[in-house]
Amino acid sequence: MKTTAVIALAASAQAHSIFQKLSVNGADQGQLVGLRAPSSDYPVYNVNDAQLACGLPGSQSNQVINVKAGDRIGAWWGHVLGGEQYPNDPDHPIASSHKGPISTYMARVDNAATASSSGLRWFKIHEDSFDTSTGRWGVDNMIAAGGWSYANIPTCLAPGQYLLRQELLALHSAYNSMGAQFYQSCAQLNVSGGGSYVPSNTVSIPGAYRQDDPGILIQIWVNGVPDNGRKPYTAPGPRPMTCPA
Ligand SMILES: *[C@@H]1O[C@H](CO)[C@@H](O)[C@H](O)[C@H]1NC(C)=O
Ligand SMILES: [Cu+2]
Repeated sequence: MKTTAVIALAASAQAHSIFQKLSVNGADQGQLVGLRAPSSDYPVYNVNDAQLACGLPGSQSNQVINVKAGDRIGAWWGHVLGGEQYPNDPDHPIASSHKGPISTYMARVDNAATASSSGLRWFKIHEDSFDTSTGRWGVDNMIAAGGWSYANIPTCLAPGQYLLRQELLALHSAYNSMGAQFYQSCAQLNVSGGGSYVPSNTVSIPGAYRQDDPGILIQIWVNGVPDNGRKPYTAPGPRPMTCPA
């Protein structure tokens, strides 16, 4: 019994994920193309860690992906680089225990291929957080979509180069301080079309979150179910931007 418990714990501790591929209006851009992605599937736990911006150390593409304002961007998550760790890996794209919101941010840069990921001014463009009526989290929707989670480039956004950051926040152990798990990579985008809108309501990453934010230090297990007791949940950080009317 004891051995089984230890093995189960070790397995669940490894059941993480990596955002490793991009699609534009459904067109797959290729593994790690236009991305800065961790090579390890481990999360960031400390909200003040510089790696909260674009994830743990890994690869950085020299390509920038051309997109248009309004395009539907897909982020693909896999248990390890390449997807499954072994055939029929039940923890691909991520262990289903990893309930939580998925948030997508962007930040304007001069050169998306080379810009530092520190010191940027980020704005949120989308969140797939929690549905109190169904008890489903953004992570549940991502798993149901075969690892894909989507966000649209705002139609009004000024053209230029941007980093797009998608963050998966796993809350299954978030009842302990430093128990919440942050997974993220950044995509390197060149946005054309659109309008002239330059978001002014921006945040720093790290900097936007506190370790004890109610969306980060939280017990989502109620009566043995990870559904926050069906109470409303607010993902950390700002609300997504909206285009001016
Ligand atoms: C960005 O897109 C614009 C408009 O299509 C294009 O003129 C420019 O060359 C692109 N820049 C890069 C770095 O791809
Ligand atoms: Cu994990």
